[in-house]
Amino acid sequence: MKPEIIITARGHAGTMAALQSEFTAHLLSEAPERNAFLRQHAATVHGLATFGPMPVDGKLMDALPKLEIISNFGVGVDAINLDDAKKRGVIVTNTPDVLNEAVADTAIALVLSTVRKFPQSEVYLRAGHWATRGPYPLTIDAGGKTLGILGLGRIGEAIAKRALACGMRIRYHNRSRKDVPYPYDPDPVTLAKNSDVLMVVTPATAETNRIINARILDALGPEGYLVNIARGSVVDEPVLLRYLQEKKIAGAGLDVFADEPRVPPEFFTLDNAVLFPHVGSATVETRKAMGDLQVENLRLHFAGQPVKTRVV
Ligand code: 8YV
Repeated sequence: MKPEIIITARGHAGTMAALQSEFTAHLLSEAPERNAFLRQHAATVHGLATFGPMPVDGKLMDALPKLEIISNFGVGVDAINLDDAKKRGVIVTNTPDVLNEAVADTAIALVLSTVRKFPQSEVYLRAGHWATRGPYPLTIDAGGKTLGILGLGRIGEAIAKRALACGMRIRYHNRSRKDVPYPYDPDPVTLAKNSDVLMVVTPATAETNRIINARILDALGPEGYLVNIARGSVVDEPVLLRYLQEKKIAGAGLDVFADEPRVPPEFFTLDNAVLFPHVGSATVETRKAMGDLQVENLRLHFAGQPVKTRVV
């Protein structure tokens, strides 16, 4: 008998296929009636595979009293209520490390795109302006500037490596100082003050909710750039929009938004923002590795072995 799981929402195709062949899998997002669906599977479902932002909270866990494990596709587990899982003795796993390089590539692409305005210069060319108006206006160098990393974990370190290769200087702030060769700032405001580009890589938690606020953006100042590859919730989005509109910061590079996939249309008219549709880890190789790890955690658990990447 294959273990029975619920998949919260349709995710990465290869991973869906693996989940559906290894387990008896039921798809929650396509159930015609959620409560009836949960009641129908309550007695037999022991695992949950989750993709994307659908909330996994105490109410859902209570509806599945046999639940033992929630296996997330992604390193960020902010959609899962970890306290509720802990209280119920439910294991939560994620997919760290396998996505570090892809996400760091996206982060450095956003730094260079934002500071050098590469996407805007391409729009200029495609609009035919090069021939009629002349060369695209000069931008500034990334090299020689300071990249402040808020949240220097494994992804942050992969970003630092790339930024160093571009001739940038690195500083960082974490809750605690790390054994790294970069200067440490004691709080996010000081980091913003000391940075030309502030890179947000911090996990989304109650403490980091809207941590990027007017105080931080004031500290970054009119010459400073913000890059966010973490989660939209760590930024006060309406404040950021206003600061970009009023040129109170120089620009922003954003891979994540507060209410994805909806992005406030006011962002589309900004010429000082580079916007990516949450493509941080979105490569064939990385998504496969994430899916393999998500499936492996479930497989290990149901084989009575410790999972590979446990969060709680
Ligand atoms: C994915 C991510 O976009 O790992 C994360 O936390 O944000 C991304 O890698 C997401 O997990 C897709 O569901």
